[in-house]
Amino acid sequence: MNEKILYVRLPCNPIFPIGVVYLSDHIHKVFPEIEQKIFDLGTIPPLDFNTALDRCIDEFQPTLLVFSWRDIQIYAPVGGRGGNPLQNAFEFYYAKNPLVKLKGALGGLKVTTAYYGELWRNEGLIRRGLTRARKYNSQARAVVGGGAVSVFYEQLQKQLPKGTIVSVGEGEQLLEKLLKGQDFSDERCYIAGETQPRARMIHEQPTPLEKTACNYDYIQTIWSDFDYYLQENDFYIGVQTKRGCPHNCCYCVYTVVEGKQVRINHHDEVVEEMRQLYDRGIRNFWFTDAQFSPAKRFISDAIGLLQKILDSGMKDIHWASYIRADNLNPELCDLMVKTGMNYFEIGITSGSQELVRKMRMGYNLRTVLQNCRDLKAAGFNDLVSVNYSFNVIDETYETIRQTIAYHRELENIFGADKVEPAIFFIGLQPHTHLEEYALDKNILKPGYDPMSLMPWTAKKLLWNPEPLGSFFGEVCLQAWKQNPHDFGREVMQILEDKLGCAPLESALTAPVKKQLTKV
Ligand code: B12
Ligand code: SF4
Repeated sequence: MNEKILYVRLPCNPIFPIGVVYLSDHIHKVFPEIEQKIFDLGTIPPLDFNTALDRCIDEFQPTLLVFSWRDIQIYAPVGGRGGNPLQNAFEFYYAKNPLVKLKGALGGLKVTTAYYGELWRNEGLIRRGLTRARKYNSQARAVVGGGAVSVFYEQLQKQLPKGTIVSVGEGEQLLEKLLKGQDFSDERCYIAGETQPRARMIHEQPTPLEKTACNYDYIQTIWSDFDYYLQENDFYIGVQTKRGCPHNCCYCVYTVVEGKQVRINHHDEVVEEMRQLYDRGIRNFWFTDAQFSPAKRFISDAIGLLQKILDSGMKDIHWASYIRADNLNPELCDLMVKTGMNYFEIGITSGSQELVRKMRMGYNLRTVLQNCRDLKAAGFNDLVSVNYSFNVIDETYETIRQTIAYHRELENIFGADKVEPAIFFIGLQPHTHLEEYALDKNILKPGYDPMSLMPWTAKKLLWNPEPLGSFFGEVCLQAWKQNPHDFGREVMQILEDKLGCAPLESALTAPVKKQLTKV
């Protein structure tokens, strides 16, 4: 059969669909004769999803449908999907005033309806697309992958049409084997209704792949809406410079989705890819790596890449990324500033070294501060988002005071207006150490559904256990009431007013005996 591949990026906020772009680029390099098309539902208004998909399938008549599903989980301290999910949940769980509780319940209902609505809608789009494609080619197949599927692949098996191939992590090799007619059962995948996902499949290492620069001349020919992302200046277009993260942070699943082995893309290829986007007018890039500088041994690599970017003459660009700020040095800081880094996120989670150790994060908070000073000295004067997730494990009033001390020191370094505390509560994810811990401590029961948004499950998955859970609940509610537009800073201020601030030195030291806590 002459294959025709349609890549459908399922509805999503308009984040550049780098996953399907890379997949189609790879397949084109291996099978230049195969006809492909990208269809991004992120650029289509919701009321038109069904008709637009039908139209696309009628015109293209694909034999293989590659569905890419980016996100499912919605807990975030920001608005979206019918409201602010964190606020609604907290109002419902923690408000003392019955009216606020009711408001939370109604808001939560709205968010829950939107959440299940989106799940069913996406499953419906997969079913619809496959049925429609089979009108033209009875053998047409569907493969489903992407970030959301990688996290929830086990839960999705009953929801997808029988015969759908469900993929975990990067999909290049799986698609290649599928198209070559080879056995692909050794890839991280299973077939819905036919095979079962292997136990701990997500922990298997991905098959290594040498990535070359994406060929955007080609991509433009198979994606009619590509220009959508070129028109607005505020899109940060994804460019991947490496895959994998060697760390073990207790709540994080990236390290298993991408694997622990860090695989670095050749610098010339990264620069060549950026150059193609640059020539099309793109000036903002997001390095989509799990971490741009994942460990000390990759500092020289990051320096090499940034030096090449600088030498390329693309001087008016900006870039952003997740940065492990413990893995920087003055030379790297200097290059970060010179190449236009204008935003980064540090996920230290807590400003208490003791808790950072207990969460197995491998950060040295003193080093982070020193590196931040180097970054400032190098001329960095833009926004830093510091992600704090309170109450993950063994939080006490004293560790909260330490986090405040740490945050105030970051403000001293960068300026209070430049450091944005992003207050998250961890959305518990399957295959993490935190999940094991919750099962161990009987907080969750084996067989629980990590995708459930029913209030009794959601309360456990939105990680904020007692005895401090209600305290944080009340602090957050007060912050939303007092200053909803600067929620993170308000939370920090309320905590400081209530509990005070520890000496910085105590935040930076962790007594050795407490490092042995089992997570
Ligand atoms: C970088 C990143 C961001 C950046 C994106 C910047 C940008 N401009 O691109 C930022 C910080 C903005 C971001 C935000 C969010 N993110 Co994010 N993000 C990531 C991260 C680290 C990498 C994603 C990426 O681009 N990778 C590189 C590309 C090439 O990979 P990819 O798209 O996954 O595609 C590959 C594979 O998935 C696979 N594949 C993809 N589709 C298909 C289809 C088939 C059939 C097959 C076989 C394979 C396949 O092959 C592709 C190529 O190798 C992932 C975690 C991770 N390590 O994967 C989370 C991740 C995608 N994010 C996630 C979430 C939830 C969010 C938010 C919704 C968080 C929130 N609650 O606000 C927001 C969304 C904001 C919005 N506006 O909607 C989740 C999604 C899963 C879930 N839990 O529901 C992830 C997986 C993290 C996690 N474990 O929870 N994110
Ligand atoms: S460093 Fe970041 S990406 Fe790596 S395991 Fe920790 S939280 Fe996850």
